[in-house]
Amino acid sequence: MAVDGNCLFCQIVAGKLPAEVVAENEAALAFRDIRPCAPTHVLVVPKNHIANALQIEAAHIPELTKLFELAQEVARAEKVDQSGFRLVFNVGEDAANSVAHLHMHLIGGHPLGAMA
Ligand code: DGP
Repeated sequence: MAVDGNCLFCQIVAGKLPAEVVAENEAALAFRDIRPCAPTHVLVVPKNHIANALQIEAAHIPELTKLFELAQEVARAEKVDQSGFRLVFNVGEDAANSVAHLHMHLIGGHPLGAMA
């Protein structure tokens, strides 16, 4: 498993920095975003360090499947699976991507509106 010692989310995965963890499996960790934009705002990250979606390759498919399985579990636990939710991966400056460790934002709990 790749680990970047300077990466904030690698340190959260390693338990070296605190986070409000809501779920975990062998390949992914889910924790609440420190600046929530909705009643439910959970970050789902691979434990393996992948910088962003541009770096994803075929070998990552098993861990990405685990990432989505964890997101499904979180959506059900947060009771947004029926009402709906949004999954977002930000990449690069125009998307205001601030942490260079792949992360899925799971956002819901109130109407989010159409993406303009
Ligand atoms: P992005 O803009 O897609 O790179 O999202 C990064 C998110 O990470 C942002 O919504 C805020 C969140 N975040 C930044 N630092 C921390 C932290 O130390 N703990 C937690 N739980 N979330 C953080």
